[in-house]
Amino acid sequence: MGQPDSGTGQVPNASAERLPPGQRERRGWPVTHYGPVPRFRAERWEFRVFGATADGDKRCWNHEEFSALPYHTVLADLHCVTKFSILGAEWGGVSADTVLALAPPAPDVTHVMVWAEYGYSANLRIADFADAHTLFATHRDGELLTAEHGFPLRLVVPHLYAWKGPKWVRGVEYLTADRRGFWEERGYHNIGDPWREQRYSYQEEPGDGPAL
Ligand SMILES: Nc1nc2c(c(=O)[nH]1)N[C@H]1C(S)=C(S)[C@@H](COP(=O)(O)O)O[C@H]1N2
Ligand SMILES: [Mo]
Repeated sequence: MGQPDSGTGQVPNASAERLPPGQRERRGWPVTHYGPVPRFRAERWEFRVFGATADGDKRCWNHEEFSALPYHTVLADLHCVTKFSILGAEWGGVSADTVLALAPPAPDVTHVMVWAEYGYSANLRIADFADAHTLFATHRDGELLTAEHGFPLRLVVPHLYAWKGPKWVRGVEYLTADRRGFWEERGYHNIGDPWREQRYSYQEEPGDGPAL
């Protein structure tokens, strides 16, 4: 593996065990997404939780309200399915746990669909969404996200490939049956665990996802 020379006395392969199979470390922070970068307008922005909520009601936060929710940080690597990984970012924002507590799902919720601007979406098993490290990030390394990186809000799911973390998130839909998101409908794996190299839908095993 081409380990960049840091000159800090680091063990050459220190990050090798942090890299999922088939990934290479990439320095810096490239911008990776499909389609244009949406323009943020605070007065039109809202974050919605809908679908199978416990009481059947939707929840809605405007930007000011969402920004006032408790702030958490999570250390996480970003693994792009195109085989590069960016290691060691500190993400700050609102924990998915906080959203689940404020807008509880019905008991039969099995999955969520996370929705972003322009209809981008990613489906997650409820356990992946409820993972303690799953975060709606507003910041990275203490700085507000830039527009290209998802300002004002992006999801970070550290244990899955990064396409499972929509930038420009606008809401969460609670599902009582799994449904494929944007890339999951277009040839990418329904679960997307980088440690198991679940890159493509043809690798899916029975039970990994709804029929294609
Ligand atoms: N809305 C939206 N979010 C997205 C994507 C996208 O196409 N649209 N691409 C995903 C992919 S494939 C990756 S690798 C990460 C890249 O995040 P970055 O540009 O901040 O590095 O964003 C993810 N979130
Ligand atoms: Mo990606």
